[in-house]
Amino acid sequence: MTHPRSRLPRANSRAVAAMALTAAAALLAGTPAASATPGRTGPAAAGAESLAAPDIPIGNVKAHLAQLQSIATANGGNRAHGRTGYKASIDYVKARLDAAGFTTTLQQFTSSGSTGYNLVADWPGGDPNQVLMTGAHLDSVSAGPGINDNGSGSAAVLETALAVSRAQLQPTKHLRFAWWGAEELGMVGSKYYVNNLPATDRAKITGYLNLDMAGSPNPGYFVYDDDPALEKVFKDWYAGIGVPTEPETEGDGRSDHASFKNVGIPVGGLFTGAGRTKTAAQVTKWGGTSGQAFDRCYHSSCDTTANIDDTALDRNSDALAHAIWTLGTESSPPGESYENTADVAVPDNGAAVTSSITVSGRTGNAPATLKVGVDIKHTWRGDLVIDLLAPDGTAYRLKNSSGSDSADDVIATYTVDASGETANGTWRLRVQDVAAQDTGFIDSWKLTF
Ligand code: DTR
Ligand code: ZN
Ligand code: ZN
Ligand code: CA
Repeated sequence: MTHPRSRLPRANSRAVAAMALTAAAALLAGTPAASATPGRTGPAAAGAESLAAPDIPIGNVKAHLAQLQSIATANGGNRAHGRTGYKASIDYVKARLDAAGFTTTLQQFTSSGSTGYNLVADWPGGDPNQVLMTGAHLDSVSAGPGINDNGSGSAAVLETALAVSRAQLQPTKHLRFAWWGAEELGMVGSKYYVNNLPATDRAKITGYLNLDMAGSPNPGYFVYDDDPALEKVFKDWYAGIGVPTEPETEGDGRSDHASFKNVGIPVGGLFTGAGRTKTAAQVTKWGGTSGQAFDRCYHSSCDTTANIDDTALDRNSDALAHAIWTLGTESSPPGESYENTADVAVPDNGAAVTSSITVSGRTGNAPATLKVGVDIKHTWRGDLVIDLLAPDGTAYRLKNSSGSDSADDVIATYTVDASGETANGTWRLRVQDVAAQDTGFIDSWKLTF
């Protein structure tokens, strides 16, 4: 369950279609219907499929760092908010993304009397209702060029985005990348982005991955432990190369992921340590120097291209690509069904009754073709008004009453455009009998995603 059943080396739509078929066939062949136990609801078991990520060339990541260093050197030694070196950094990243086919947006804000910029880059395609976001702050402090903090995260995210373009990846989720301004002033840019995102767009972000300080010279390997599923995808990658990790604890919420976490978006990320000291136990795990800071040049003028551990930056770049490929190309198991087979009496010419199905473990929104299978036994179906209620209470009319609809029973499958609803939560079938004499009951009902 936890590992993809098969991996394919290249992204292409035929491979994705073939995998979807495989999963559908497995579903048909393998799993007993969840309705075996009356009254129980639950999904048929199936594993998510996803594609294997490419290796991210560390040479390319370091070439971006060299460019950021040159920008700092040419602009008074830093790339800080409100300084010319910051805008030059934005221009550099934006030009690379534009040339690679991304749709880029520059978002301006004001902080401490200066104009700040966020750069957002969308990779065309994927499900617009399921957005996987990845970001890094691009600003430095004014004391230095900010190559580890956070040229490293910025360059790793940039090179991973460029790898998406090289692969011409066709992800299932929509991929969005961001470079934040004014993180060093208190996560100003990412807060501005999140606060200005309409609630409906926020709801579409299934996860946010953050890289801040990805190549500390005396590195630790820290994985954000905020969301179990996002944590796991990074931990699995590190387990695969036999490098132990620790949960990130050097100031929870001290980077841009906090802006997303604060509004309920699942977050994950990687970190190699800042000013805190590496312990002897950590040196046993990872090598390096005990009793010394992970980054002795944290927030100072010596945070230059010399202040990078290449191995750490290489690993974190590859781990990030793994996470984006895994999360971005996984498909929710197709045709997964949830059923409630408990009988519910529908009182004659009386109050509405409901039957519930609780959906969990899915990501993002329900499909535009949500299938609602209804099995109601009744002696005059024209009496019945039937609605599907989404987890937030939104009602979708499935059937109206009718004085002339004289047949028995409602045994039908309705298709509902539920793409505006989160998949997870408690869905209800609401049934009301609005005319006297004939009666019946909900025998079972089913949702198929
Ligand atoms: N906010 C970072 C440094 C930092 C300190 N603790 C953490 C934990 C996780 C990510 C980053 C950090 C800075 O830019 O200074
Ligand atoms: Zn910093
Ligand atoms: Zn930082
Ligand atoms: Ca009736």
